Amino acid sequence: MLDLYAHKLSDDKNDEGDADVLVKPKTRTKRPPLYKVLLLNDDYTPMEFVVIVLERFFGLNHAQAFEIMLTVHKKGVAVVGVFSHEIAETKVAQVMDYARRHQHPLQCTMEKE
Ligand code: TYC
Repeated sequence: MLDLYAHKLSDDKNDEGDADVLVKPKTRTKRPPLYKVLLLNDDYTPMEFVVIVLERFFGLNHAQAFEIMLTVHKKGVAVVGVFSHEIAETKVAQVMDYARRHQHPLQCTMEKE
């Protein structure tokens, strides 16, 4: 029989008073930290290239991609997505590699939210 509950039995053989007390384990389920992926402005990367990056690696449609590209262009930086550490790292690596292969100085970074 499964002994789910411990009761103090009158014929307790145990000397210690707390021997039968069950301690409920704390179930603190921490959510994993999230990371913002940031795209940085520069003076040389073509606008169309940035739009392609946002469509290709962040699943944005053309209008969304164009809008975020313009935000980066005007403000210097924008959050382009929020991901787990592993996904954010992958996105940053994909963007940096794609930009490097096309010889554009586009910079992409991540930071804890
Ligand atoms: N500032 C660039 C230009 O005028 C365009 C640009 C936008 C570059 C966003 C990078 O993340 C960027 N060609």
